[in-house]
Amino acid sequence: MGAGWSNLLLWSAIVVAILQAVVGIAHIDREAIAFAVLFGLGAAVLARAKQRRRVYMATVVILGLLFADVAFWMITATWSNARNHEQLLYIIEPLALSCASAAGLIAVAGAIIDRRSHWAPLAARVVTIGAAATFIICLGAAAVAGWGKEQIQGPNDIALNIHNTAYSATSITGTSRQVTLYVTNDDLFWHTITIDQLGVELPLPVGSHRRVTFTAPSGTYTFYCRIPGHRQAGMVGTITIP
Ligand SMILES: [Cu+2]
Repeated sequence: MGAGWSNLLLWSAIVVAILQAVVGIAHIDREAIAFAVLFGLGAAVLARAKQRRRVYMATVVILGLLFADVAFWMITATWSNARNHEQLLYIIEPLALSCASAAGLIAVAGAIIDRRSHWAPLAARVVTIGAAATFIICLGAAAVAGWGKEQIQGPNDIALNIHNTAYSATSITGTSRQVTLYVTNDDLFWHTITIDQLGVELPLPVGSHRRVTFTAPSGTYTFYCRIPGHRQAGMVGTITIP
């Protein structure tokens, strides 16, 4: 295998592990800490199992799936938070993870496809520089769009917070037929507030502050998180309209 790809893969895994650990500890986010451990273990196996081809390649494939998962959720989170002018920290966190995991994903593809290429070290270097350049350019674009102008809570809003894959309240009562929810997400990964009966869908990336207003006939409605597995993990509640 080209030394370039294996080095880029190792370093991408280390960088993603460190970023997830920092975010996980700073926000006391269990899922981010779990991902940090997985990437850390992956990096440790890569560093020690080079001679054991099967173990090495299995680790490359598993890391590829993890990189793809992180890249998908973090690229979309960066885009959403930049568009919604969220705080700088919540643009930097997903952006850094997007760049590092995308570089890791390319390294995985390189490690699998491009095994004997003489160009691998050069190509891996180009990818590294490309990832760093992408980080700077996207941060510049977010600066031009303007950050730190996130939505603020209105006087009649019902506030809801999400932390460690749980809503801060699972039983909400509105004061009138028109309800505005003000929702913040403390977790690194996405959540939603979804009310199927009312057609309400509010996606919430890392650190986001979002509002949604809807009117509903009197009754009790179920709200839940649409991310696979989260409803089963307890992200479900009811909202009662008087
Ligand atoms: Cu969720």
